[in-house]
Amino acid sequence: MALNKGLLFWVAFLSVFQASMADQIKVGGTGTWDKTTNYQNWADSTTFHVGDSIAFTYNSAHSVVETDSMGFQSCTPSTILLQDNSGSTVVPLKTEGTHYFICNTPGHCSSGMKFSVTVLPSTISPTTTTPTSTEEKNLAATVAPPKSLLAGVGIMGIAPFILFI
Ligand SMILES: [Cu+2]
Repeated sequence: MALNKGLLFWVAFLSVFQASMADQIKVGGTGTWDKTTNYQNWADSTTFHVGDSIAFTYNSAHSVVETDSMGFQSCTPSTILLQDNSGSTVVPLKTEGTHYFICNTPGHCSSGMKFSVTVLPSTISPTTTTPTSTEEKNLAATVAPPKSLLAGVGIMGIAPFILFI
């Protein structure tokens, strides 16, 4: 029993941990990749982080291509960073910045099966940078005492003159 409880705890802990780290985001909100959705509207209202992935579900009329800015704008992907036509594609977002996706079936990209996403830094990074700022604060605290010591010495130095006057 104790073992089971421990295992349950870890499963719960890991699932919460994973959920906060990486999301699998369904394209267009539903996961369906076709010609009926305005994907750019969806992408503009969705937040993407490094570690997230985008899931596409589609029939054999479509494909998923990740291309560059030029391929995206012209709907002619001379640069193909990723290509799949399996019907179920999960694209991991590994780097920050803009990523471009189109359907490579002739005419589909120009009729709206295209979107670009802005991928933000991983959600984990803010917590990893926190210790650095505390370290800086600690450093400032250790630097401060000598200053007040100097001030003290300064007053002590002046004191004999005051006595003279
Ligand atoms: Cu298509």
